[in-house]
Amino acid sequence: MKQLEADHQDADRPRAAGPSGTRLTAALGGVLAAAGALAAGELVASFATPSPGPVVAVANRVIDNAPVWFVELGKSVFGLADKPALVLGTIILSLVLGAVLGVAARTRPAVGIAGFVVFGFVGLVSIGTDAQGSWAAAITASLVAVVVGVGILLFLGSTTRVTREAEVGLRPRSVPTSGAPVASPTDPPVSRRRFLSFAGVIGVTAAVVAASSREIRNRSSAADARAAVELTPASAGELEEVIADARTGPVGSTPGVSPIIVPNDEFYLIDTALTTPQVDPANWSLTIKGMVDNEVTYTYDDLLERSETIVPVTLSCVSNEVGGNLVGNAIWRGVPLTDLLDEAGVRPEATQIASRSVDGWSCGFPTEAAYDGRTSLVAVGMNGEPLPLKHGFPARLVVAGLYGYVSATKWLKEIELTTLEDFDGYWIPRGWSKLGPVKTQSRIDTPNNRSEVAAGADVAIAGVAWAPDRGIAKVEVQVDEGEWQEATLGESLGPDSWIQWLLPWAATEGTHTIQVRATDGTGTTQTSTPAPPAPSGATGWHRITVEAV
Ligand SMILES: Nc1nc2c(c(=O)[nH]1)N[C@H]1C(S)=C(S)[C@@H](COP(=O)(O)O)O[C@H]1N2
Ligand SMILES: [Mo]
Repeated sequence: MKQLEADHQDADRPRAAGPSGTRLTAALGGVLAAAGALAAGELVASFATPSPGPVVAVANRVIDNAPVWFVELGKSVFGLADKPALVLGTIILSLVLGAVLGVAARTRPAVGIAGFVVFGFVGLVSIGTDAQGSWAAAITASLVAVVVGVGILLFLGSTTRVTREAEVGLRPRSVPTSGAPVASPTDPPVSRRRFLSFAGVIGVTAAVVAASSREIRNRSSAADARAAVELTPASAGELEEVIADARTGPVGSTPGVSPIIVPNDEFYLIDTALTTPQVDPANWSLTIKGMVDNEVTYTYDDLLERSETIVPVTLSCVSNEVGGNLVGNAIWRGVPLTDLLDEAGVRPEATQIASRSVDGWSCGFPTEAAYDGRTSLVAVGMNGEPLPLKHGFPARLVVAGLYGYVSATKWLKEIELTTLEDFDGYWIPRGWSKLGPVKTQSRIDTPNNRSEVAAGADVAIAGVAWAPDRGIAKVEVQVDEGEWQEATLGESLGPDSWIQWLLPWAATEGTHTIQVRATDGTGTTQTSTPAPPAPSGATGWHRITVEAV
């Protein structure tokens, strides 16, 4: 008898459209409950911008606590899209967990409910402990998310259960002898249709709610505040003429060479922020604290007013490969860091200048570095504009000759004087060197590696070289095993800035390798020994191969 029934039900299954079993509908219900919970949580949290919603907050905690291998894996698989991938991964994992809870709730609703409560608790702690989060946002968003999630779970569960019971009379043969309706392997078609229409409405609503939470966040973005900022007109004086000369001169006008000043929208971007921090300068200030005589706080207007230093500085990332493009040169405008430090009064025992961003990132460098005469700025301007949002609006640090990971805090919130022993910045426990002086580097921009060039004609070999804050004294190029030839240098914008270089080359037919090396202002030539970026910056000579035809 049991066997017969099973056969009958199996025969029924292929004819059914859509989900064909309670397991599947339960899983789908769980997914929708999770989606609804996330959407509701996002919506509530969006009213508390800049507090992140549950998705970004959880992803932030993953970034904070992920082991180095996980971060590296993410980078190697997703490249620059590793952040969107992490957010998407968080969403997918939540939906999968929702499916599991949905199936569990089919027989034991309490398990499903408990799962959603745990879910909510994870969101609560993630938002609450986020650098930009608030406990008020955390509690309300999680509470609403749990109520919505559990509500959808129970509601969708009940629609199938109730209608199935109602239809038992119509299809007596499908009632299992065990008498447990929930365990029936197939949903009667009418119930399934009802379920699917509810599911559709819930799915669409969740999508609309999630989209509107994005809209609400964007409305409160800092873009308007930035657009309203007026930098007092300031002339970079002589510098502007030198830049004009650099652009039009024979080296700087070589096709393919990096521009002397990289435009803001082409400047490389590196940070751990999943979403660009939105800071309204009206509600922002910079505090200098720790081992100082008196804590001082500056408003955005204070800094704007005092931002009289305008200087080109090449910023580079420690993770830049030899020949890579995580380096750029910009004209930064700001207040000398030491002016502000002096107002706070740095105590002699303070050996480290630590800094933190509004989103909780941090770094630190020796106090000595700020006071050895190099350029160090609390910058508010980049290439004649207020700092772009992605480059740290309203204020960031720029310290010549130090990699960004130890010095260049974007969305700067506080500077704390401490000791080198007492504090490690974000990247230090993740395996990068405590100190991050920029290594002398040179890069061939043109011709491209593995490209074809015309034999016979003069080929322009050109690129950039940098050694902030030591400056570049000489750039040399070697073709095949020939002599090292000195390249022509473009206009110098000073020791903190990269310099363009050019070597015309009469290419003969065949395959050639070209290498470049630079010598810094102290007379030291960059080492030929190859080293990977980790832990303290890549070394070695940039080398390309070209085919002259
Ligand atoms: N708040 C914050 N500031 C940060 C970072 C970050 O992750 N968060 N990354 C640093 C690193 S590693 C580099 S190389 C520079 C890059 O600055 P850019 O994105 O303006 O080029 O910013 C630094 N400042
Ligand atoms: Mo970096």
